[in-house]
Amino acid sequence: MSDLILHHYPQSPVAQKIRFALGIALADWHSVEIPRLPPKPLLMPLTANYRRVPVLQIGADIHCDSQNIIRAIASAGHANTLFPDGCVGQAMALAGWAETAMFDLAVRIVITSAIGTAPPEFIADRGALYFEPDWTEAGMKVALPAVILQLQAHLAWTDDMLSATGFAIGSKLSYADAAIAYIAWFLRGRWDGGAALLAPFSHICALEEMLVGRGNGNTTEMTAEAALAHANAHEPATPTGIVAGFDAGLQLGQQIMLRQRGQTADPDVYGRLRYLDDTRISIDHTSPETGAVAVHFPIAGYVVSAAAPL
Ligand SMILES: N[C@@H](CCC(=O)N[C@@H](CS)C(=O)NCC(=O)O)C(=O)O
Repeated sequence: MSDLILHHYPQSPVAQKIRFALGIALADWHSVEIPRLPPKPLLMPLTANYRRVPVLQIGADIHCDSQNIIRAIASAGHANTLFPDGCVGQAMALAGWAETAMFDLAVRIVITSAIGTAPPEFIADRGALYFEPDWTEAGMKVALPAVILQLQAHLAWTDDMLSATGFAIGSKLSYADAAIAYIAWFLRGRWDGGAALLAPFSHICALEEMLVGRGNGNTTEMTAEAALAHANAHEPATPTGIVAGFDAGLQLGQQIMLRQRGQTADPDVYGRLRYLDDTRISIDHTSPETGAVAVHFPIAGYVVSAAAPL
């Protein structure tokens, strides 16, 4: 069987970024569909309490956050298609910029516009993840036109970037293209003003259309129970050690806490430090459902601190 197991749900835009990437890589992968709202009892034993989507499982190695997931997919034999000509640094920098500059604004637009139509518990859950702690529905609505103006500015830069070759980097498809196209996919699919806002940006629209047409690779459905059993039947296969230039005084085996940057309602993640390099941090975690797993996070976008043993 393919080694790649993606935990996700169809509506998730960040998961769509990874699905586009799996399409670019023409990869074989297993699809586990999980709920859009907590509780997520068949996901969180794998992730040491990380609740977001997507999550990539390879045996008993669990990769959280798209930043980390894409590198794991590349390492699983897809580096040449995702990062042609060794463009990993450029692609990751562009993807990071697209997430903070554009995706955050797109989420505000989509969620604010869904107030009154989406279930109130969905709005409350996502507001607590993405908005300021004192956000109000009325305040979000007043701010909406200015948010759309800001996104339009970033879309204009992005469209100009694509205008020379149709691709974000050089003249080849890469992960950077997935990291742009998913924002258009999200705006168009989930906001009734999306198509009109995107229409003047023909290069973005063409890229989105190309990636939608290319598909998501070769998918086989898997149950969440089978994925947990698969983790239980494996041992983590990734290395241990500290190989970061600056290590923040952290020690292998020490209890640490990982938290999303900013004030969000995400549950904190605890575990014993297994691995640290300049861009990735990994913890050891066990649960009755999974046995021993290694859970991997990116460093950029997360606050790492020493924690008292649980
Ligand atoms: N930085 C994360 C962001 C992931 C994210 O915000 N995912 C959304 C779905 S698109 C999410 O998990 N929402 C809450 C949920 O599904 O419970 C990544 O790149 O993977």
